[in-house]
This record gives sequence, structure tokens and C-alpha cells, in this order.
Amino acid sequence: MKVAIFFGSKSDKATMKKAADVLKEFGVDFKAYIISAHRAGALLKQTVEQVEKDGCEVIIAGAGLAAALPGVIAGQTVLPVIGVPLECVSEKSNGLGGMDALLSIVQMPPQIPVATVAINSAKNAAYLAIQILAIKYPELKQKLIEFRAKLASEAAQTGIDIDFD
Ligand code: RP5
Repeated sequence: MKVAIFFGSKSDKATMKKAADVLKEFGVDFKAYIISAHRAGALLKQTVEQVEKDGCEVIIAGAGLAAALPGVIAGQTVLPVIGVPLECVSEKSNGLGGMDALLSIVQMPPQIPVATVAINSAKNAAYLAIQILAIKYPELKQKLIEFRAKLASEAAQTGIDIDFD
């Protein structure tokens, strides 16, 4: 396992699956865990220790509402933690659209950072995790270079000779 994906609730699963899909596309091994930081702190600590022992190199953590999970994990490990602020889609939704989680995750106090992506942007969390891993793994770096070249070529084609009709 190179990446561990954590999220706080079953209701976060559909959004966090997008990170898993990107990691699969790049052939990156991962494991995913639903653990609530506020309800199951001891289990969370044990699991973070376990994923470190299992060779995890980057952690992605998504949470909604007060969104303590990424920051709590970051306080328990020196592995890089990428936080995904989630819009709460359960019956506990508060109409804030994930702004609560964004501010909670991005505003980590100094010394214990969480690299925070946009609201619901589990995909970008995965791309960033892959970029971090690519520092060490040349084959991943190559895949990223090819992926970016494909994006550039698609963008070049769609922007030329536009028909407004
Ligand atoms: C957060 O609260 C979770 O990440 C989820 O987005 C939200 C609601 O979770 P439940 O209380 O419904 O499990 O902890």
C-alpha cells in the first residue's frame, strides 16, 4: 500500500471513491478506511500506526462538517496528509456546502500542516498524492508526464476553430 484513504462516514464514500478511481488509473496501491475522528479516536490512532507499518507513504483524508479527521491524522504521523473538505450529504447537512469543512481543514495551526484541496475535490487529492509519490517512483513520474501531454493535446484540439452554432 502506498496511499491510505480515510474518511469519516459512509455518507462520504461516493465522493471519496473519485480519489480511489484516479489511484487505480495510475496503478497506485491503496487501502481505504471509514473511521470517525470524534467517535473512534483510539481506533484511528491504531490504524494510522498500522498503515505506517504497512508502508503507506501518503495519506488522503476527507471529512465534512467540523472535519477534524485530516488534522487529527496529521497530528499522529509525519507522512504528508492531503485533506479533502466534503460537503455533508447526509441528513446532517447544514446548508454550508462544505465551506465549514474547507475552513476547518485548511486552517491548521502552524507546524502540523494538511495540504488542502477544493471542496469535494477527491480527484485532485489523488493527483497530488501521485505527484508526491512521483518524487520517488520514476514510473509514476513518467505516467504523470504522459497524462499531462494528453491533457495538453486534448485542450489544443478543443480550442481551435470553434463553431458557435
Ligand atoms: C463528518 O460528519 C463526516 O465526514 C461526514 O461528512 C459528516 C456526517 O457524518 P455522520 O455523522 O452522518 O456519520 O464527520
